Amino acid sequence: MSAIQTQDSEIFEFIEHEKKRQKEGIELIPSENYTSAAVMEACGSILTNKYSEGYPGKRYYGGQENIDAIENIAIDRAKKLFGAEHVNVQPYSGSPANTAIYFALLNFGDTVMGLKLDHGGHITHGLPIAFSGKAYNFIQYEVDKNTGKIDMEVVRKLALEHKPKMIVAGFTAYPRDIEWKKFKEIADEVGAISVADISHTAGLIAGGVLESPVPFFDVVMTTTHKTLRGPRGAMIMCKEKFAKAIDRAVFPGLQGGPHEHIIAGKAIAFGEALKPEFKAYAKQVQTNARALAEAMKKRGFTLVSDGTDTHLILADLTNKGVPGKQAQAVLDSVGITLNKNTVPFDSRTPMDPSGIRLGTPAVTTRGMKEPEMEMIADWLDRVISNIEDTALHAQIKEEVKTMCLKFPVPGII
Ligand code: DSN
Repeated sequence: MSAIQTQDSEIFEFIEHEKKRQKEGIELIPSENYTSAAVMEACGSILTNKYSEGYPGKRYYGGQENIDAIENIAIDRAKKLFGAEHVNVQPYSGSPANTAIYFALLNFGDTVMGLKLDHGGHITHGLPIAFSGKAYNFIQYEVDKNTGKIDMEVVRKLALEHKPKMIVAGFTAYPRDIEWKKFKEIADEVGAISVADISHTAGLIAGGVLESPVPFFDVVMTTTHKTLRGPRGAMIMCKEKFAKAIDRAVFPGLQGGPHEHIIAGKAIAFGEALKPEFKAYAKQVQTNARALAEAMKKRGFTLVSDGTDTHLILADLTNKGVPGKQAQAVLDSVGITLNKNTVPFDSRTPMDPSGIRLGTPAVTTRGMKEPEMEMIADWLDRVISNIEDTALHAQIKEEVKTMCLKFPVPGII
């Protein structure tokens, strides 16, 4: 960072503060993680200087011999990691990737099914005020009020009633594994294209902890920076018969020059995920999430669906008498970062919801295990049960920092 320090002390200072925040605090936002130093080096490399519209072997500008080689490595490693027939590694992030899938395979106004936002879906899964909800006729399915889980019979009935052209399965705030095979059966029954958004669980799928939809779904999208632990970005995997349409929709349909420095970071992250250590990491992410969920339940937290199968926990704080927004702010002040979140059938608003969403990808990357999950649950409980006690918060902040400094963050010296 010496060049930034010399040239731009203003930005340097904020990066240093952020480094300290990341080192001394507990990161529980389930969509965040720590990339390796190697991934960060690629993202900060001279590859950012290059324009490469097109695809390997078919670019519009010259000087592509190294870029083509890097992008091909990223594609090959992604294929090996997930067993995909075709991979496009160019999407800038999850929302552009999902939009590209719709643009490739639907006409505006077509009927699509997706999980409702406040039931765990994403804005690109048909939120009425988002592009997805405006451009397409999204029919939104919900979780069951009693179990907090997706009821596949309800999904089937909706599909039979609305005959969607596409069914999107996947989530950003749903703690349970998805019944991919049942989704695919329903899609086949109504003649819909099956799309899986595995952004949250891609690392757990690559690590063999959760079942993969890649072998049988038509299209599978993932971001690369969550449990997969790569740089911020996304990729689309699909059956060969959709390859041309997907590639055309990404470029030139929606994007211009791909970010090849990020694609190099993706290639490195996929290489890391192909190593045996990554399997152990993925397993521990899930073990930690289960341990944290149990430890929270023991302390009176109400969990949506009563637990987790993944890396993600959604807690309804109604019985604790503390809204999610306040919990997020006070926990932030003690060095514990998570996010406020709506819970299914929430009576409050998205900006001031009833719940919090948390997860274990980042803490597991630091090497934390079950004993630390118990400590984290204890801090969550003590802060939330004593939300006005600033003296206690100051004490917990020190305890959090002491524990965190025992677990170095990869990539941060
Ligand atoms: N913002 C991401 C998440 O936190 O899940 C999804 O886009």
